Amino acid sequence: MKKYLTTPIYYVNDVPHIGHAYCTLATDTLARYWREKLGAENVFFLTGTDENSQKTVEAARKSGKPIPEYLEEIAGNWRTTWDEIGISYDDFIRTTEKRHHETVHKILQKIYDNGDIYRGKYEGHYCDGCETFLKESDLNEKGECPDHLKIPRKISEENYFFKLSKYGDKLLEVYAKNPRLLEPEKRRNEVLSFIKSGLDDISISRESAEMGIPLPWDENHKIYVWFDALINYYTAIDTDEKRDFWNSACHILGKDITRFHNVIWPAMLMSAGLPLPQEEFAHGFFTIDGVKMSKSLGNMVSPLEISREFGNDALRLGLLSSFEFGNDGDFSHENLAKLYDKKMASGLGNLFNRVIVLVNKFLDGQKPAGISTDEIKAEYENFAGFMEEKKLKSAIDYFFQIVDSANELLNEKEPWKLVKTDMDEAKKVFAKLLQKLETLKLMAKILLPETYPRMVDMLGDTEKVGEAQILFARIEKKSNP
Ligand code: ME8
Repeated sequence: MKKYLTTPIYYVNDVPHIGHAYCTLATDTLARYWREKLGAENVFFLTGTDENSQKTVEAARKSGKPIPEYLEEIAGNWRTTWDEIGISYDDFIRTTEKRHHETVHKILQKIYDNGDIYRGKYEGHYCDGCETFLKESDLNEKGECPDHLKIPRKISEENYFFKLSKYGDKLLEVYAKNPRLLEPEKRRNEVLSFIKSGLDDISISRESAEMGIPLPWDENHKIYVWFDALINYYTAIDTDEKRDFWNSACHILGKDITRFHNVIWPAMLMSAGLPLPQEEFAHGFFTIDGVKMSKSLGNMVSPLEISREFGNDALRLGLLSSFEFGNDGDFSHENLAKLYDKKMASGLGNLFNRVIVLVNKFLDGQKPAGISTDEIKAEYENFAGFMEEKKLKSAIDYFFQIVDSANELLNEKEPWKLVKTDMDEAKKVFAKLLQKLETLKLMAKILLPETYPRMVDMLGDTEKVGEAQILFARIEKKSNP
């Protein structure tokens, strides 16, 4: 079995904010889980940047740099941000790469040869923010795009069209057969009712565009940015060694882009005679302290700011445990500080520290008999159940429940006193505690990859524990070193 996980490829007119980091960290956490289960060689995790957009041209212009120089710099910035926050991507794709142009041409030619592309005239409202045509019924009462709050441009152009209308019934059939093609159910229902309301053919080229991949059969037209961007998922595995990853493709995306991923993309693949992804999951959006994030409000938060204050694991756990993956929710700095202080430093950090100090002090570091690998496996299986369902918050909550139960056991049994009265009983308690620590260590490999190596060191080898360490420094010290 294989697993091919993808994030959306992000627009390069923007710097990474925590909305992007949320999706990328969630996908990374899933990739880490699947690597444990299937072996690293059977997992392929892709992220990257979406560059063939009019937004790129405008952003480059604003920066005063030539487009290629601007792109190098911004794509590099996305990449280093992901490196800095510990994203374990296997490949980073840029849609201005040659490999992508080649695959786009191959797929487009197949769609063309299948008779699904024709020339026609288009008149409509184009939103530059969404990079899409909007229907009258999509606009708000002021005639604006509801997401970007701007009146879309009126465009009238001769261009090429994709026969999306032909695929409505076929799409309904594939969703009936494989509901995992879009989860959660709420998102699937939205997409199904959009399909049932009737699909229009879509314009897939621009004669006036400055940026983009030319059509294989008409060099004067550039391919519509979404039509090229979606193909990135296929480009990255379009080699003889990697093509068999395609059958296990799992796209993770935000709920804002399901019409592209769950209507247009499967129709394109059907037209090109390619299998559909195995699954897609659309996560929700979050507000910051109850307020929608937006450039104009100036409340965009950089993942780097949080990571530099609290560390990468707190960033990951804070984002993924604020609300269940798939729902909308809120993220607050105050809750993150509490999570770090109470659950990570006082809960997990203290637990590891106390147990290892005590075992070193009273048992000379020797691990007592009675650590049950069966019980460790059973608890890990419960955790794995949440991960398979992509219930990332539940997986994290389960992890902290084990931390709490271990702390309760330690406080209730007081093994530092028991060692003086009943050494056998004290050893049983330490065995149980070390067993819980081992269980937490296995889960931490996925949930707290930055802290994990120190947990490994503290747990030592089969015979003896290692030295005690501080897993999480106090926030006061971090903010004012
Ligand atoms: O749409 N909460 O790229 P994009 C949660 N290039 N997630 C958020 C968020 C928020 N407040 N804000 C953004 C594009 N996101 C296209 C994709 S794929 C072939 C092309 C996340 O840079 C969320 O995952 O606008 C959303 O889908 C993505 O960023 C959009 O990133």
